[in-house]
Amino acid sequence: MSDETGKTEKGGISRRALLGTSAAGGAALAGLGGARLATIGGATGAATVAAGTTTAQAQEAAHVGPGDLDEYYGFWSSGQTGEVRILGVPSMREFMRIPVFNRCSATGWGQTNESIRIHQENMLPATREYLAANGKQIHDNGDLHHVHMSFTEGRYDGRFLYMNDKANTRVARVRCDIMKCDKILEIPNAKAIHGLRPQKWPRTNYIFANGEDETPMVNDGSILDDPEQYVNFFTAVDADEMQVAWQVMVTGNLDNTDADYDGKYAFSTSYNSEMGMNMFDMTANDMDHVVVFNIAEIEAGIERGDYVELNGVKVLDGRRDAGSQYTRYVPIPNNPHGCNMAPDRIHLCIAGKLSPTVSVIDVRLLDALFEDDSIDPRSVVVAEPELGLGPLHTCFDGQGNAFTTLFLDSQVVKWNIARAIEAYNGADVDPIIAKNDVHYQPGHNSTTMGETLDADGRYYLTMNKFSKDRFLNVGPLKPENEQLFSINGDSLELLHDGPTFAEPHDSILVHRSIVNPLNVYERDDPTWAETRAQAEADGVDIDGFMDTIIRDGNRVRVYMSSQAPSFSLESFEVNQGDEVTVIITNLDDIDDLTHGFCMGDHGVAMEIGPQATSSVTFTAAKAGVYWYYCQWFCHALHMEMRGRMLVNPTA
Ligand code: RUQ
Ligand code: CUA
Ligand code: CA
Repeated sequence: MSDETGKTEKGGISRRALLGTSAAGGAALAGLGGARLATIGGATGAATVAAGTTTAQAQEAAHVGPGDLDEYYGFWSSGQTGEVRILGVPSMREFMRIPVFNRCSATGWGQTNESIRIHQENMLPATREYLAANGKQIHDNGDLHHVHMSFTEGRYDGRFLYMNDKANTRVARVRCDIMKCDKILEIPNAKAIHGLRPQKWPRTNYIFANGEDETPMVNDGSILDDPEQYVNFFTAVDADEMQVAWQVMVTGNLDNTDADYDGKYAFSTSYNSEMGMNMFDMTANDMDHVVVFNIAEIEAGIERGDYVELNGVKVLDGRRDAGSQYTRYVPIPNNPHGCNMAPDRIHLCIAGKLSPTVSVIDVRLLDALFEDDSIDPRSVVVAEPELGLGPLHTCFDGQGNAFTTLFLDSQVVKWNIARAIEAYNGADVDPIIAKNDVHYQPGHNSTTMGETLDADGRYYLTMNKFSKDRFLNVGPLKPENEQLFSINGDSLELLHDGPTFAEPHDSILVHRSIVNPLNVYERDDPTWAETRAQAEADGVDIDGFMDTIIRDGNRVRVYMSSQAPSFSLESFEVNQGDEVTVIITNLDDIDDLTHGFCMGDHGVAMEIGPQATSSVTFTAAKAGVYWYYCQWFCHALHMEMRGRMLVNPTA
């Protein structure tokens, strides 16, 4: 663990000891009386709460004092805000926002040349044309529902985060060493990437991404009301290259997805098996389905050329009636939504949404389904407990229990998978362990390390879509509400209840030992490789002090460096109409010394992290003197960290 504060390992407890031993830990602490447990991030991090603890005891155990560090990183999606957020758990303090699909005024994301390159690198030509027609270079909105970390053998490996954009059909990646987005990939053919998951085993070679919206196969504007011609696609993205690896055409639409712990299968829920084009038609059938994708068969199909090429992508036919070995369709009631693989490596839980049930699939039974066509696909369902109204998502404690959100009931239900299977087989047992009210209408939920083999059953988070009257009224638009619970004992003990801005869909809770970002950039970071190439062509060394101005026709490149509290150039001159690129290297190389560059009255601002290079381009359209200034507070003389651009009027 690289934790410069030294707080992390004070108790000398290894990651192994922290993970997977909460039952034993709970028993030990119960023996100590269960009270006055150590604070997390302080002495031990082993703030295990014994069964029978009161809410007050659970809250005290989970308290993270001022200056203490959380035990878990939480990575939050933000829905229509288009960013990723980093929170600490259990404190629920928000640390950082990582702009991905949105424009960010603070960091210049979506405006710096470096970030525009990332946006444009894998943009489809038609999108480029569309944007140009609208006077834009990039999309500046996104709808980021799902964020997940890369895996190695079923465990988080701390390399990357991956996320979807439903609004503009994209998949993006965040580097965990710098916590910045480094790739954005627009997916051809499919529309509205919704469910997204990394492959868990043997490692994240693929990102699985679901197209939610069906469109005509040839989408040229000539077809509206002919559902027969509508198709949908399941996409596998090469997670290292961030390029589409292949697509499978499916029947029905796709909603959420997950992958198994054996590297054999991926799964997607479909609420529109009807291929309906309106609400009535989309909810017509009692049963929709889960599509099971056979990874090895798909790879073999590609190998023998059993695909068509569509917009440069190899597309296999996995539609229900295609008779291929690529897919199987398992009937599931009724407009199912959440798709969650349990850390027992066996059970896949599909939430029924309009059905009060969660369907449990035993993934060991899937091989037979692919080998023998005569087997009833429903035979892989080994339990279907009735849990309550509006089940949306399920997460796990690693001890055989599941937590499912009930949107309509505004509850979370804790239930036992083994008992659900017994009940399905006719035994007179109730799988439901507890139901807790949450406030209100929960969607996603997550547990600490719960989507990995390291599921540790410490904390449970529920992400509620409505806060209603729970907070001071801030006008017609209300925040959402999130509630964190301790789940060590039989009951859920509420630890935190607080608002969040639009609209965290999903989150993952990752033990801090797995995440080790840098404090200062490395100078050879690929983010500014193209900027470096331009500087080299201009004979400028961007690793050192710079005060060079290059004129190239009406293009002007202004190279400067920053060192608290000044820019190397206190002024520069350009001509009205020049296209000006300002390139800045921040020579400060100590923690937390970020500078900014904001050009007054030009709509231009960016962040330059310690040892980073950033650049921004704009047109100097207005004659006059304009002050530029550092927009990230960096020094006692931060206000004085400024300079002037003179724009000479055109004669
Ligand atoms: S989905 S609230 Cu966009 Cu993850 Cu279920
Ligand atoms: Cu440099 Cu503020
Ligand atoms: Ca349906």
